[in-house]
Amino acid sequence: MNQSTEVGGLTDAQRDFYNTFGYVVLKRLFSTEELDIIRREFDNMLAEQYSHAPYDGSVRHWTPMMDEDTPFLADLMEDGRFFSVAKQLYGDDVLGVVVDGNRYTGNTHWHRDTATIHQYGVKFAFYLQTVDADTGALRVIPGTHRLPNDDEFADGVRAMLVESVPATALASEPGDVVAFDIRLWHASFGGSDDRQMCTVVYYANPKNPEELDALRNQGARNVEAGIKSFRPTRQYIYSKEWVSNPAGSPARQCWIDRLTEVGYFDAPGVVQA
Ligand SMILES: O=C(O)CCC(=O)C(=O)O
Repeated sequence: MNQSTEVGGLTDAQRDFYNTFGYVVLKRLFSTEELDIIRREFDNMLAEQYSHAPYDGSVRHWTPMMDEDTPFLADLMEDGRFFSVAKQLYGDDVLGVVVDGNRYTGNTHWHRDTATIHQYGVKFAFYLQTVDADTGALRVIPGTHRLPNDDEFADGVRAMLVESVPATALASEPGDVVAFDIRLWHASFGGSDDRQMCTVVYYANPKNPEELDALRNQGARNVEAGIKSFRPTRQYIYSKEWVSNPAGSPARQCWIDRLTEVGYFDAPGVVQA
């Protein structure tokens, strides 16, 4: 299968593969020059956000990268290489939610990125180092984005060693992007204690009461999973500047209006006080 993509989005084969198995690997989405910019913004922003606790490989660092001090990364949610694919997969009204940067340490255990199948969307992840099956590449259990909420399965898979679960490892080189449905069970194994990765995330626009409820609750969950767990200096996901949409981006305004209407921004720590 052709694994590259243009601004125009996925081929039919790529889209079918994603819909069936829950992921697709997109090769060489970034140029070398763009990777240099990404690395610079990534290093500067993480150093700034963790000046109180410089990285020592023992604890993951994480921060949103959506403001004027990381302009290249901040623009990625509206970049056609991501936005057109997200629209193809989840509809034209898909909601851009976050761009972030991570320094991971060691294995990541099996999980979904959502608490319920009623809250779903796509995460685009790109590692800044080469990763393969035994050096921290994302491992996915193909097709599990289609599983219902199932506590028995969740308990079973979480209790297993990462490497004992039948899964596919998505090897990637800097510049490649792995796109996956946030309901897909995923993990990583054997990575270094400084695995650097950024993500661009879109949520499906909720269509019924269960989905509305799930998206509203996800705001508080994201604060818990991000700000409270990893403790960057910033105490919010979205800056006041970001929600003021200073450049008047029509896409960003649609996302802000809908996320406001749904109540996603309501929990403390979602938007800068
Ligand atoms: O790279 C990793 O260790 C895991 C990434 C992951 O779990 C995620 O992006 O949700």
